[in-house]
Amino acid sequence: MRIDVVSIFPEYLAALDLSLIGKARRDNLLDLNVHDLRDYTHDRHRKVDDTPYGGGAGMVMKPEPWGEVLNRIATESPATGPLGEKPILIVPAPAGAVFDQAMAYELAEAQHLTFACGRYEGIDERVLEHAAESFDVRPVSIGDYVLNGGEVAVLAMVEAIGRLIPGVIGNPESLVEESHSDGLLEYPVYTKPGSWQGREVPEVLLSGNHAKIARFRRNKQLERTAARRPDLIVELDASTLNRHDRDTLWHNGFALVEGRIVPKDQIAPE
Ligand code: JA5
Repeated sequence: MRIDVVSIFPEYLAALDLSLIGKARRDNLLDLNVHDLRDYTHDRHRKVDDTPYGGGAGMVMKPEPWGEVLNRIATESPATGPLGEKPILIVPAPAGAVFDQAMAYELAEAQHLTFACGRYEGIDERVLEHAAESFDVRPVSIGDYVLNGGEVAVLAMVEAIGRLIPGVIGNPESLVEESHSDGLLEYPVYTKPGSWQGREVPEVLLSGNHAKIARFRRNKQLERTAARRPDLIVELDASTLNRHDRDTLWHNGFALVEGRIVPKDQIAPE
């Protein structure tokens, strides 16, 4: 996969030299190119921002350097195929569609991804309109909070997408286990020593009884998800739950009503 990132802080992306993603680059599984937007200015001050039309606080990113860098990346894109399909341009923005694991899987299938990191109050809107002539433009949010720019969001997305590229993770069974998680949070994990600071590893995990261990872990997943992410519990497909699952959910505040899982306190009397 080829990835291009455009930023006025290219050093932010240095973390992508490390760990799994750095190894994927060295192994030629990932061709990652970071561009400094200021290299596409033509004035002595390498100016990338200006005051907003209509007034208001802060500065807006000027369109001209963005037009030049995106035209160049689009021209070089390996993804402009014979069927006219466009390469993808991801623009981190709080107003975007929310990035999740399903989107990571979808984007991991692409030949070429470009990320445009905004700063200040954002990028002149005409850049996105112009870019849509050569890219499939996707404004994407990584969650409902404010950042000062797109760089940190790009680090999160490149890690989530990059680890799904075939060959990047040494043992692909770790990916299988995640996708098996069935919409529940992960169970807690433990390692040596068996006793630490007066705290013991749950005895069942030392028992060698694999059926009991599986049930213990499944219960922990259900309990944690019920407590921390009740929104995920009500989205579960009830037909995938066995008698033990339903009993655990009952003891954690949820009931099965006409094939739907609902919080007990939302069941109307009669
Ligand atoms: C801010 C100029 O999903 C959280 C996000 C916050 C934020 C993003 S994504 N991009 C920007 C930005 O500010 O470009």
